[in-house]
Amino acid sequence: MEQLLQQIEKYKQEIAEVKAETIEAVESFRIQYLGTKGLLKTVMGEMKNVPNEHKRAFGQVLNDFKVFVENKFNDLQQSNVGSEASAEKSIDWSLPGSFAPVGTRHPLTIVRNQIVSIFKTLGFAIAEGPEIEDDWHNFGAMNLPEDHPARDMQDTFYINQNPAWLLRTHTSSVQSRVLESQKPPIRVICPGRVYRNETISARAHCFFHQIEGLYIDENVSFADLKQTLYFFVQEMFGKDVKVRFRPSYFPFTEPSAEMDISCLICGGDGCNVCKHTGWVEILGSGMVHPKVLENFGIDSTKYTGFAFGMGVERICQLKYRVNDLRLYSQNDVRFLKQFTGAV
Ligand code: 2NM
Repeated sequence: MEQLLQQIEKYKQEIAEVKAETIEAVESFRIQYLGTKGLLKTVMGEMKNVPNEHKRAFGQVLNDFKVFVENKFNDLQQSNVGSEASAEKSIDWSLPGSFAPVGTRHPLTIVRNQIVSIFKTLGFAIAEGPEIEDDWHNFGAMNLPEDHPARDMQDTFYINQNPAWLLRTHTSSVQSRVLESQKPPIRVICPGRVYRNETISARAHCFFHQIEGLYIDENVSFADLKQTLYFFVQEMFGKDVKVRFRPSYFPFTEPSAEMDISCLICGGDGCNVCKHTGWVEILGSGMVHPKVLENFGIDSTKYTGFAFGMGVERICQLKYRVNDLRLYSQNDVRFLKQFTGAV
């Protein structure tokens, strides 16, 4: 009996010193002392060994002990209110944070934005239009004759034959819509996706991205065309780049010219990219054909204009040395994440 009382005193001292700083520790205290197989139950079990004349007094001791353990448990619980509070205690504020991965712009978006902002500084407005077009906006209005090869099933994705609905093959279709709804002076650029029926390879794809420009006013000359595009190239590729114009042919412009720039890869000395010529083609251009103007009721004796078109993939290839067109649409993160930091 005396021994038992001493033992209970020892338990009390031991319990008084218990510290629990997490909810998990509080729970283990509960299991160890108040659980169904806990210490309190074991001590209570001693009652049956106590002689009858001491049962009353011992019952009192046991009850005090029970209250003692329960109070201790309540104290521990109080000092660990809410899991956040206990979590907060275990946070080490000096550790580096965890970083959420940040997405990057697609390289074609980056280059498109750069091109658009250069022409914006020259006062060009941006126009957009539908990717599904009718024959007139895509071909007819642009002076493409009925038998032009571009109209062939082999080159164009037709959605419907008669009347013809198709996936636009150039963003000139947007310029058709600008020309039928606006009067000169007109100064727009049309960025957008276009479609052509090509077998997919490193150098060809069934869709790509174009930016076409159109400037119509009185007295617009070929000199204006050259100077505008020269300014664009310098802004895009730097002051050292050289340009040259070569005569060319497009149904919607007369005269027409293609523009080359000195090869950025070898500086004009000759390499694989420029096929050892020192020059790479970057765009097509020309003075808007009088027939195109007349198609929209614009007096071609009063107004003249220039137009141009370029492929965003091509510019991007020269700027970032992307050597396979398929990379643009495969969504390989190893490719895409290389463009971090660009806007
Ligand atoms: C090009 C090349 C040359 C062009 C012409 C027109 C319009 F609307 F004035 F007729 N828009 N775009 C054009 C001219 C496009 O792409 C290589």
